Amino acid sequence: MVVRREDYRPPAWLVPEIALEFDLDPVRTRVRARLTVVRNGAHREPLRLDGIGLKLRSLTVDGRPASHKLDKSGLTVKLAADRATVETAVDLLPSVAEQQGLFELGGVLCTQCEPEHFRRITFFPDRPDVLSRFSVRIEADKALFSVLLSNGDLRAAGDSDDGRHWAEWCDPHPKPCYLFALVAGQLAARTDSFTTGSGREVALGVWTREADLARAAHAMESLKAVMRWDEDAYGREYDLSRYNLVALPNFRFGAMENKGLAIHDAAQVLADPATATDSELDVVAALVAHEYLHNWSGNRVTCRDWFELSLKEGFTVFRDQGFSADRGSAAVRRIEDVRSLHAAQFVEDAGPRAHPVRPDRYTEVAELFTATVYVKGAEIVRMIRTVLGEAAFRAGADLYFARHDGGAATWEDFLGAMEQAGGASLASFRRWYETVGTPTVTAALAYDPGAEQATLRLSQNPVHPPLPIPLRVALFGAGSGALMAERLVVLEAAEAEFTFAGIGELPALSLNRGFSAPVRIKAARALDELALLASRDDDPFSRHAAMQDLMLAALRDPSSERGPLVEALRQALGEGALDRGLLAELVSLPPQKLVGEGLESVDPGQIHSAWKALRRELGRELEPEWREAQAVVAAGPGAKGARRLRGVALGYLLASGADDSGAMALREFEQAETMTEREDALRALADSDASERTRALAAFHRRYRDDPRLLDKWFALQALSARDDTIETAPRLLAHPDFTIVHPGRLGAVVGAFAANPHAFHDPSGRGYRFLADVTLVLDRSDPRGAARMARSLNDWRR
Ligand code: 0A1
Ligand code: ZN
Repeated sequence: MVVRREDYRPPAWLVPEIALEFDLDPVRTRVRARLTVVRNGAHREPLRLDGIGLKLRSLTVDGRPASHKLDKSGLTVKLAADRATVETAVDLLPSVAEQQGLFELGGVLCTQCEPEHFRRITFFPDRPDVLSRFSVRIEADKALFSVLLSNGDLRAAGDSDDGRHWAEWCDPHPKPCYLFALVAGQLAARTDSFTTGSGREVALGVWTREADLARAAHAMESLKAVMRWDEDAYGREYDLSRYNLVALPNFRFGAMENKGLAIHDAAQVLADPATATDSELDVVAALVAHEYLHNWSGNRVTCRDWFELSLKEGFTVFRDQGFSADRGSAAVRRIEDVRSLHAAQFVEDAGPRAHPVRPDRYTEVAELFTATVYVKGAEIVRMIRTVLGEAAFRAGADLYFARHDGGAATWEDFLGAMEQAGGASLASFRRWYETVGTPTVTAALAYDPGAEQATLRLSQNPVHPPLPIPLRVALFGAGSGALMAERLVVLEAAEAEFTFAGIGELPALSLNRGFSAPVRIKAARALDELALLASRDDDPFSRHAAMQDLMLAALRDPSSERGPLVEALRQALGEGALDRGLLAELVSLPPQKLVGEGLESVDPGQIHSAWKALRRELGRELEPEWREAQAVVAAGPGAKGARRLRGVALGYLLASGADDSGAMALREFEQAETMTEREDALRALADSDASERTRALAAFHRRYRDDPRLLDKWFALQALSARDDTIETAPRLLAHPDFTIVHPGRLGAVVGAFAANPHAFHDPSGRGYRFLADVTLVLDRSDPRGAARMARSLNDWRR
């Protein structure tokens, strides 16, 4: 059924209070619910409660049996008074297959209620604009379910007869039912505590299987860090006496922000520095942060309906990006975030599944959890901050939280608070929520030396309607490299001109600094101009963008002049004061996928040859510099960046074919003290023709074959190899004795990785496509959802 945004009506009945009692049993769980319902406004509509898969045992209104109508999707009760107590008792079978409502996962009973699965637990108006105070009593067998968790504060617990025990939880903050959660099972906790800014103690727990406890430390550390960060950056304190995070193997949704009780997929949240790389640890921290940050953006202030999903998701992604930026190198984070925006959102926006950040219709809510809703939503929030400035943005966020606390809001509410705090109209920004597709901004700069004036001409495409596009711009002296002007311009119309006075020298144009707007830029710039910016631009993001453009020019036209690129790289590599992580980004070649981005059609084989040739050439040209970079010491606070640089340099050295490079990589691999360095060395070898390759792969396999995650990585590195024979070798990995379809990540590690390796997947013989199709068809028999996901590798087929 199609749901339309324009059909929104406020709920006819509100439920300010709900008391739930769970009699837990894996084969028959009984749920009793007591709802206080209140008529919302003057109307005579009956009370409608959603419910699916529930066996109704009893129903009373104000203590008396009441007539009601039961159908496939819920029940309807006519109520005479404006307020009533409705009690139901239902039986349900916790499912094992679908992770919806209450289900069993590896012996643990847990819940997933977002978006519309609370109706599989009890009869309730299952929509985000109905907010209730929850109290929850759980009773279960003590031996099977030693730990009983729910949202909020623990009020009481005790033993009952027959080896059963119980716990009572109370959440004082009204919340929509999609944030309800329950976890019961044999779990152990890593505990800690956090003192909030106002001096309250919060008990923290990261719950896992006993055997995994040691790997929960990083999640705990990340949790404490983000709790502090939200106080510092947004003035948001945690509001309960405890926060629990549960890590469950094979939890399908990655993670879920239930109030005070986040649930995470164990594989994505448990990580220790011995077996995880720097970037994997960063991803864990970002995920923990994301779920925690929802406590305010999503939980205290939720969404009016699912069309507003991006209000909580886009804003929360923006907030978790801020946390990650403040924790490491902000420049590197921005470069990475924009890279993944390009890879996921720009592609989605250009394909058959393109949709606005706030869609107007859906057939299934699950369709809405997309890159566009999450990351383009975050970019819109970022533009608003850019336009308003830090202080006004923060005041606007404060106002938004204060005004809508305990309620369900819309993007209009968010913009309204920002407008009021900023004293500026954001009316035109509403279009960003409604428009589909990625705008292209075309820029041309004219210079009048007599008048010492530069004129920047900007136009946008498509223009129906024109979007407000905030672009941070700077002009550098093309000869001197000096910064001559810097300013924020907002392109509001289809085209506009901006003039810069006092420009004493031919200018080089630095545009969309910091990626201030999520657009593609078309600006004809000579290689010299790019090279100047790649060496001198003081905005790290734009400096990186200029270097990437230089590299793209070299990749797209192999006969183009290489001098400016080589010089810009040499200059960066010689800059001692540069953050090593940023340097690593600056000197890295763009991913092959990016080379074809924005082109009507691509030739992955040709891109691959050009890419390999350029890497070899740069490896040779700058060999002494790579050797020096490879030897940088990776210790102390900047170690992460230094490790990254070493890895990139090693890749170039191997690509250069230098005689000793294979041995060097093998030594690095064997003596590495971190997984980051070990994996970088192995990747460089896996990509190369060096004779040490086989030895390193075998050693890695021997050492880590008992760790499924690392074994996945071992498979993936081979399927992702830049070697020309990957089209032959990758499909053969399915015959390896350690390949199993039973382990959930393994198929992705081979076939998913292979499909993400353009030169192999798009082999002109068509064998890559056949391989994917064959595997997808087999998978479809047992896991249609997984098969559908796998088929998405073909999304790009038109090009
Ligand atoms: N809200 C969660 C992720 C999530 C998305 C979809 C779900 O069901 C279809 C469940 C959870 C988050 O943003 O972290
Ligand atoms: Zn989220």
